[in-house]
Amino acid sequence: MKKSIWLLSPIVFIVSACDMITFPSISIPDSSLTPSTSTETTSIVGSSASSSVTSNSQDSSTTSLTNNEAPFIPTSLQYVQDLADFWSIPSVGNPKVLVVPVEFPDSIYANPTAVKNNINTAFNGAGNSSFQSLNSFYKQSSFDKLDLEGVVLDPFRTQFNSSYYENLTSADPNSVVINEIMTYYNNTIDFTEFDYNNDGYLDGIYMIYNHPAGEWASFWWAYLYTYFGNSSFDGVRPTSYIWMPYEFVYYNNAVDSLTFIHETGHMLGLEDYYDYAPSDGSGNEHGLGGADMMDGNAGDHNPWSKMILGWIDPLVVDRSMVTTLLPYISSGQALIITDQWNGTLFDEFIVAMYYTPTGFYTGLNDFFFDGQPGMVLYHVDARLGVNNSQNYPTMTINNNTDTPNKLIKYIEADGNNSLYNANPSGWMWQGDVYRPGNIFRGNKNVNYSWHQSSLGAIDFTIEFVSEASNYGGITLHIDYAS
Ligand SMILES: [Ca+2]
Ligand SMILES: [Ca+2]
Ligand SMILES: [Ca+2]
Ligand SMILES: [Ca+2]
Repeated sequence: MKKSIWLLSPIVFIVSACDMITFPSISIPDSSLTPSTSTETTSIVGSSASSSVTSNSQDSSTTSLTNNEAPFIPTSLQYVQDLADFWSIPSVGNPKVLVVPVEFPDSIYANPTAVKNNINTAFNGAGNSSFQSLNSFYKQSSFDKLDLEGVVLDPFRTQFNSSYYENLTSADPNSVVINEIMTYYNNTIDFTEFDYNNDGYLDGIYMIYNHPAGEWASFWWAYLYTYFGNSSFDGVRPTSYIWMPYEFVYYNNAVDSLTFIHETGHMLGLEDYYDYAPSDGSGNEHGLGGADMMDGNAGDHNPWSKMILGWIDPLVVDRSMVTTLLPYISSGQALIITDQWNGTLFDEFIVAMYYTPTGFYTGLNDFFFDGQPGMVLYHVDARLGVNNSQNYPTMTINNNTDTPNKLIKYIEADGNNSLYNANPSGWMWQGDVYRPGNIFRGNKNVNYSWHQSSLGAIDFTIEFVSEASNYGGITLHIDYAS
C-alpha cells in the first residue's frame, strides 16, 4: 500500500528542477511578529481584536465597514494522509526516522565523527537566522505539531565494495543496502520505535553515502524512492527511503538541509509543485515560480499544503464579510474563499494569505515578489480523481506538470501571467501581490473564472481594504453581492 504513485514513475531526484537556480538560505521568523490563533481572523473591523489593524492606505472610508459575519473553521476534514497512499511519516506528533551514513570497504569515511556531527546538525540542529535543520524547520512550519527527530547512527560499512551495488542487477541495490543495515542493527534497535503510527511500515530511512555523485539519474545520485525488498524487521517493513551523497549534505564547509526538508515534504504526502515537463506547452512551465518549499526548496510550505497536513485551520469564507489576516508566516492564517463549500480541502477554491518578507521568507525576495508584502491569492483545484499523467500521476485530477488546469497556482495581481509568459519568466514579481485598493475581480483580474464551468462565474470580489504598519495585519472585504 505504501508505494508512491509518483515514486513508481520517474524517480524523484533531489534538486532535479532546482539546480539551475541558487537558493539563498532560509532564516527564522521575525520574533517581533507574535503568532496568534486563527480565530482572531473572525474579528471584524471596529471590534477590539482588530483595532490594532490600522489603515495606512489612502482609503479611510473603509473604516466604516462592519458586519456580523466571520470565517468559519470546518470540522471533520480529511487530510492528505487520510486519502493518499504514498506518505510514510505521520504529519503530527514526534516520529523518529533512521539516518544512516553509509560507507563502503573501498570508500570509508575519513572522519566519521565529523560526518556524524554534520549529518546530525542537518537533521536536529538548532535553527538560526541563516540555517534551519529538518527538525527546526518542521517544528516551526507546523506550529509545533510535528517534532521530527533524525536518529543518526554511526557510519555503516556495507558488505561489498561500491561497484558491487552499482552493478547489481539481480536485485534492487538500494533495498539490498537497507536489508544489510536493518539486519545488522536488528539485535540492538527496536524498529517499532521508528513506526510512530504503528502501521507496520518504517516511517523513513535516510542513507547518506560516501561516494562521489555521478550522473543525474544514475545509481550515484540522490533520490527518494521506495523499498523493493520482502523483509520485515521487528514486524516493521521499510518503505520510503532517501539515498543521497554526503557531498550534497556538506559542501563549501556548510551543512545543507534544504533537500532533506523538501524530500521529507513528499514523505509527509505533498506533491512537487514545479513542472516535470517544462516544454510540453501545457501552460504551466514554472509551477509556483520556485516560490514554495515544494517547488524551488524556498521559503515555507504554502497555506493549502499546511491545511492538508492538518497544521493550520482553514478559515472558510462563503458569504460577504470584512475580515483580517495576520502575516501568514508567523500566524498560519489563511482564508479559503469559495462559491460553494463542500466540506473538503480537495476541491476548487481560492486561498488568500498575507505575505510578508519575514521569517522563512527573509532574504528570498528574488523568489517572493521582490519582497513586496501584501495579499497573495492562490487558485487551488485539488478535486480528487484519476490522473494517469505520464509525467506526474496524482490522486487529484490536476497536477502542476501537464494538466491544462493546475493543482495550485498564483493568481497574479497584475493579471499579465508573467509567471508563465514574461521574459525572464518563471518568477514572482512585485506586481503579482495585491496592494491596498486592489480588488480581485473589481479592478484586478476582472474576468477571472473557475475551472469548473458548472460553478458559473466567480460570485465574489475580494477588496484589499487596508494594511497596518509594521506588518500588523491586513483588512479584506469579501463581497458576494457584486
Ligand atoms: Ca530489532
Ligand atoms: Ca509507520
Ligand atoms: Ca508542463
Ligand atoms: Ca505578473
